[in-house]
Amino acid sequence: EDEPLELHVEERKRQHALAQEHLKVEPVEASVLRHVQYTLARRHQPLTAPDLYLATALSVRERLIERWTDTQSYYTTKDPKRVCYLSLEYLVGRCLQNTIHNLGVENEYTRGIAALGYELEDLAAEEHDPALGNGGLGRLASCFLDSMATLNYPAWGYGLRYRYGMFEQRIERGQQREVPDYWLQGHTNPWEVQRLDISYPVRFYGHVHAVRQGCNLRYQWEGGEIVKAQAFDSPIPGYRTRNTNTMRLWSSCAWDEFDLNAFNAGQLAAASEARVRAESISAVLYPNDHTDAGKELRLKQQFFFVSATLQDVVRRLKRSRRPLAELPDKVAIQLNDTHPTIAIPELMRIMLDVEGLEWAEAWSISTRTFAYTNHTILPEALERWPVPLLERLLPRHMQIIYEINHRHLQEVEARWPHDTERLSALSIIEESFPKMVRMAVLAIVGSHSVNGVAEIHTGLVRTRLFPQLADMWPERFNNKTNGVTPRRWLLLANPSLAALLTKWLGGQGWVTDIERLRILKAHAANPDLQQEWAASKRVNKLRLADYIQRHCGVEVSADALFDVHVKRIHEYKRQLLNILSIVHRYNVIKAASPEERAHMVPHVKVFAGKAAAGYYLAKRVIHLINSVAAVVNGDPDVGPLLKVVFLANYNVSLAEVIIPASDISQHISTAGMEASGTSNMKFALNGGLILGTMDGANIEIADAIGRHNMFVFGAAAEDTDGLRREMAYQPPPTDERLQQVYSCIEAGAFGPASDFRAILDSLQHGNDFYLLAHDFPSYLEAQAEVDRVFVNKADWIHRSIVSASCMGRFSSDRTISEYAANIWHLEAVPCPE
Ligand code: T68
Repeated sequence: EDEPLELHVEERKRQHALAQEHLKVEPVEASVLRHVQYTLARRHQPLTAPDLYLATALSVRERLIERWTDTQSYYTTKDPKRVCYLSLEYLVGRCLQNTIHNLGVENEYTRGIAALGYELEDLAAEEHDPALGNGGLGRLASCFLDSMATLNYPAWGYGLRYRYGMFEQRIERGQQREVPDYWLQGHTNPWEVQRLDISYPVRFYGHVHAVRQGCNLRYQWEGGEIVKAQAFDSPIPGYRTRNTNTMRLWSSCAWDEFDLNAFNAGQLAAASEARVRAESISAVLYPNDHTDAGKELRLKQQFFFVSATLQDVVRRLKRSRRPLAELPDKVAIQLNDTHPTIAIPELMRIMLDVEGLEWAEAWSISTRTFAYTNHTILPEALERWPVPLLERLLPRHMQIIYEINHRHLQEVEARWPHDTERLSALSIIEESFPKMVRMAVLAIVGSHSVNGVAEIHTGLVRTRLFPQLADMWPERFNNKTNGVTPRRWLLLANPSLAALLTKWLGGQGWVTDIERLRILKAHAANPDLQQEWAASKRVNKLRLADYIQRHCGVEVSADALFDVHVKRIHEYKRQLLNILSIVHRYNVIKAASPEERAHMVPHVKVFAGKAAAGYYLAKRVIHLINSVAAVVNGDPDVGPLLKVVFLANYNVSLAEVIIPASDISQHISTAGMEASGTSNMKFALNGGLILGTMDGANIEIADAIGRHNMFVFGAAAEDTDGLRREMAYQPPPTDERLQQVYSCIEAGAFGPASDFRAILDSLQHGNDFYLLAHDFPSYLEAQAEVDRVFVNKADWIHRSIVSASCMGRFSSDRTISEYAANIWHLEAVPCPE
């Protein structure tokens, strides 16, 4: 990247040709063995899977790096507009197979590894799945990076290199235990390069010093402590294109490695104290989705990340000898949720205090550069930072925020004079005790674009969350419905369906254009296609059945209906509703006659997902699921009619096993609460049918595949407020079947009732905020419909084919094209072969 512009084109070509020659003459086996011998310093025999994985990764990496450096110097020469995607989270998933597929070398590597006596797939499983994110938001960021590279957009993903990622979840005595995820331990990470030449100082605390300059006051932020941000780069290869972008993650370390003075003075502990404090900044990911951690360290992480990133962006602009005024023409910065919003005052600080720009110009540059994506309307998830904390940690930024707010409120006052209610609603500062900075308001005021992640969600952002801001700047608000990458979520995760598609669609073009799947819709009734489709689903169900056997010791039949509910555990996602309905199903089976049982559809209920460590109710739900599973699975009376499993440690690689194997997946959030959901898209794309509420992207999926191809139930978003009011005024009687379920739990059918007291209380004495009791009857009805359709195999497969074939809109390629065209104003820059 730092290659001088002048590097002779001919010289680059020569290097390129040399490298090509080198790769051509060296077959995969030789290259892998070379790494075993010379990089890992191991003997060839016996070859172990971990060694061979690493050597294979290093071998693939060589091919990758060449494309990467080429792309970066091509971008430097062309100097196009770039996008920087700022995200505190990435859920990358394993890299080996993804890279091999994107580079188009799968045949070579499959054969080469086979010649060494291994299967590529088994080696791939040796890779630790990096979990630098919580859930949907982090995985979306990684899908986006894949699409940006595939579509040849000059893009950078910026983030933090946490030493400890998302905790590893173990299930012990039915309950979640969190184990630290020290993902870097015990091996080198072949997918990153430490850039020792790229690091920046980041300041915290200190004070603001005003200096008179002519008739102006200039401010200087001084003192405090300085931490070093060190860059680690990972290549992001596009699919079958030379373009290879960069994900740059920052790691924190001490600015001065060691305080020699303190050491010499005999203060051994003090000498390394600063180092420990500095390193703690990028030490752990906050394992809290949706709730603001509210911790000083979390704010430190955010600023550390943002400051290093902006220094990097400004340095690149200056290197291309451009003035800051051109920033919006050269860089688009997308804020993934409010987590990086402190970037807005930080860019202002750089322009005002370091570059000496005037406020008006700086503000214009800043707002034209930033855009913000909202991912939730849950009030408890909206970030607010205490003013006193900001004043202490980032004193200059707090001043700048006050100034932004002052000018913003003047504008409000000018448009709506004497409207105090509006003023307080629109203020960046909440007049509470202590005062709080509303980061979402700051993000909206400081950006030229605010987007939601599904149609309904964007509507709610406009009307419920920020009506006054939408009133003020209606043109700023827009929708970008999420998408998922078909590379990881179809090509890689579902090889049997991928092969079918390639065969029936006459080539692999679908991998970058899943609109092509639509052709299959017309053939959905074709018996040959149906037969192959069912066979593919069966392969995937057998793979999951095997996983379940190995990890839970539960035997399940691939003939049963696989009903999957996997995502973070949250009240609004209503795993509780599901497990209560399972208890009901259990009751029905127990009461049924042999003839009735003979007509029942056997179900395998699959759960997976992590609960935030401090989320008490979510953890009780995990306990209830496991307790019900233990009773049901051990009941000889039930046999294969019902099996319940909770798969521990849900992550990207487990999702790759589960998603292709589902017959039904559940996306049953209380309407209005799930911003979009993205696993719903992955399941449908893999031919799974959806049981869901009219929420998030489910609504758009229903539009695309036909509502009759989905199993829909529950209250509509626009009715939820009214329903809650009504129920508070006059609590409705509880459904008899649900009452019976409560009674079973009360009676200790699944262990001491005291274990589930909090759940029962929330259900029976709460106000049914999540509309669980309200939606229960229609949920059971939808499930009965699922069973009726499932017994008609041809009808089921028909629906499955139609669903998958109509999912064209939900590729992240489509989403990214929309961001590029409408928000970033970015053009593709394909790197020549
Ligand atoms: C998810 N949000 C939305 N948040 O819940 C989901 N939050 O509907 C949507 O599909 C997805 O974003 C992508 O748009 C999250 O995953 C978090 O993980 C999170 C993390 C930290 C703080 C707050």
